[in-house]
Amino acid sequence: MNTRLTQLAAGVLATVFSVAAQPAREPRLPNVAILATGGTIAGTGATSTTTVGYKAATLGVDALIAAVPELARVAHVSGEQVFQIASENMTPGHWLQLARRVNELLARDDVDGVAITHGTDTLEETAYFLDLVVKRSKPVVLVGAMRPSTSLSADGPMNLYNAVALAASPDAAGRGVMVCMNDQINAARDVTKTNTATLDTFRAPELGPLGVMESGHPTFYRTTTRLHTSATEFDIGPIQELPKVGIVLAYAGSGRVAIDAMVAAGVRGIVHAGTGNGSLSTDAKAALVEARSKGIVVVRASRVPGGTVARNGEADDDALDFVAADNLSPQKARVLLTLALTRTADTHEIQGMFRRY
Ligand code: DAS
Repeated sequence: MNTRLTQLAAGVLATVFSVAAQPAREPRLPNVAILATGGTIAGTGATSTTTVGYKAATLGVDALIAAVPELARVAHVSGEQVFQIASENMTPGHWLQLARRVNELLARDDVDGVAITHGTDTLEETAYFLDLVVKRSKPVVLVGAMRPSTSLSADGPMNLYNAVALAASPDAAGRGVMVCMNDQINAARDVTKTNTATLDTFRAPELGPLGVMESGHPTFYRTTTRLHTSATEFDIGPIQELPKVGIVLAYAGSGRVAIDAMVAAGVRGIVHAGTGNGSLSTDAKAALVEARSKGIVVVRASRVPGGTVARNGEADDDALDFVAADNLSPQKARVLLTLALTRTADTHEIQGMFRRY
């Protein structure tokens, strides 16, 4: 009897020591897909001090990844060149193609997050479009640079490292599409390019960043109150071409010529970037009423960078059957109106979307 117990105890001890002796299993590094589209982050200049007048969209995704070997510390990365363009040339057709690829990748169990390198000129528009059509809560992070890859103190490599580290972070899930540059984490809906040249250009001037990156780790301080990604009602699956929506900027004496031109061009929606609280000049109002009578949906936004456009404030939206843009910039209001028109032309339903997203 004692021999049997001794054998049993010896077996248990051997198991305990053998498990203890095994090296602790390293946690699996997340898999992050990097989708490259061009821009300054992939740009090259004639000299190391060239910060304007360089060529954007020249380096391929493999070169961008090779320039940051530290990426291997935070994720297993794969690279894909989706486009190679300066982002002033981005179009809604590019948005559709990119969004489809993002949704395909996020649907895979072996993809934990996506980082997208992008030109800075229209980065905020692509980010918001993705925020409204990506169907999963896995992290999607857009990143660009304000200096070309060849310049002294180029910001691209650290921006890319931070963007991949963020996309690899479980804490980044469920927060909507984000923009990560200059150590800041911004929400796609709120962020805008505030300076033509400086590294800190991407800001959310009134609402502030979602959080910050420090040594490759995200710290969050707020979440957005608006719907996004997995909660979206928008589905780009069946869409081959997005509805045409234009933006008209108001200024002293702007009259109706640009509005009439948009109508003649066959747009289905017009975002009017009015003065002040979305004010309409007499001529602009007349032209927009005429556009509305032809079935074109009109959104009153403002050229003023801060604040909201109040419904029935500077114009009787109820009577005119217009939509107020809330606190969205004209370029963000255009993104939302473009998607809204894939679902409805009813202005009351669209106004509801401007309150939810
Ligand atoms: N032309 C700019 C663009 O591609 C370069 C940049 O800032 O990324 O958006």
